[in-house]
Amino acid sequence: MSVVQSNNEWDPLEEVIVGTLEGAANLTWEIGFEAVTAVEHLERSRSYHLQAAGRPISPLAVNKAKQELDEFVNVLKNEGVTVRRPDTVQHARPIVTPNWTSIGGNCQANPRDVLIVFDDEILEAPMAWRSRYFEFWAYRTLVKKYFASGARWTAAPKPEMSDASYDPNWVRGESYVTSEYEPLFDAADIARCGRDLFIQRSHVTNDMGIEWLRRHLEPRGYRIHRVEFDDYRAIHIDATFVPLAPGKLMVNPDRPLKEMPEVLKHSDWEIREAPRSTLPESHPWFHSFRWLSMNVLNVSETKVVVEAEEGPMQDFLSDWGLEPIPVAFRNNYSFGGSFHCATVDIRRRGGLKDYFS
Ligand code: ABU
Repeated sequence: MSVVQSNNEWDPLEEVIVGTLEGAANLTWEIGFEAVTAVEHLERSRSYHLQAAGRPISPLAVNKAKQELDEFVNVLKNEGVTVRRPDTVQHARPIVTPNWTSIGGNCQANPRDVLIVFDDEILEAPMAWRSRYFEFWAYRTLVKKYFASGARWTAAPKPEMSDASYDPNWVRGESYVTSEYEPLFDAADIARCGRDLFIQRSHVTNDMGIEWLRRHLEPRGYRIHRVEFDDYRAIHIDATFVPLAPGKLMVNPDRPLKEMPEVLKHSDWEIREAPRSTLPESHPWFHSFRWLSMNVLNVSETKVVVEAEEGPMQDFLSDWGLEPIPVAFRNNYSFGGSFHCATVDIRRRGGLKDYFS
């Protein structure tokens, strides 16, 4: 039987890949990165990344984050979850293709962006940033093992990421930086609720990417719901629209849905707005990361890993009948994500079901 088997965000977690901070590099400044940078940070971020791009992140800066990540892994193991780790890839080296060059890569901290599981299939996303072009490499040792166990293995079309893939005239808050030249998506723009998949149009997921997923998955009985939010930095659905359990959807009060999907309009799902984060404004990346408090990881329908200092989120989960498992993780935010981003679930116990009928 395939080791790979997962259909939603909440069934009991049995096996997971947790990212690693080894080999991380300072991101290269590119148009896709600029589009998701908070306006308040634009100048500072641009000048920092223009000079630091492609250089390794110093071990000193990584140490505290590593300690948190190790503790997170221990917590998952104590919950009975099998934890796998990617290979180390050195991202502090240029990426060269026939069309373009990136000074460096990124990191392996966020497997959720790269891989997604639909039942017994593991799928590699095309991605949308040049610095992330080869991020899938670090997972290939694991993916080949999963394939050997009987999993289906699919890679979405590898994009060109040529200049035509981006709209140089994109307008902040009005349009997206990714054009419709070719299918692009990050796996973290998909929220899985059994046969119903919610996919965000964002700066890293275009309509051709959503259409590719539709044609790939609908013949197998999935229903694709395209969603859009009022969010000028839209990237990844997992701090915006978070299904916690059957009938329980947590949403971001600062990022309302532009249009309620029909399937939700006609369902008995309860939708609650997440509480605001306790992250202090003095946190260096406050404007980018204030909603990572929502980036929680279910180990089951009732147990959820949540950041240790997010008291209001812990209370919110308890009030809704869920048990929070607090784990410190804020030093990992500098790598772009929290618990959901830092993982990709490989196996959750339970089958492919309908939750909206
Ligand atoms: N996957 C990270 C999402 C961060 C955010 O939406 O703010």
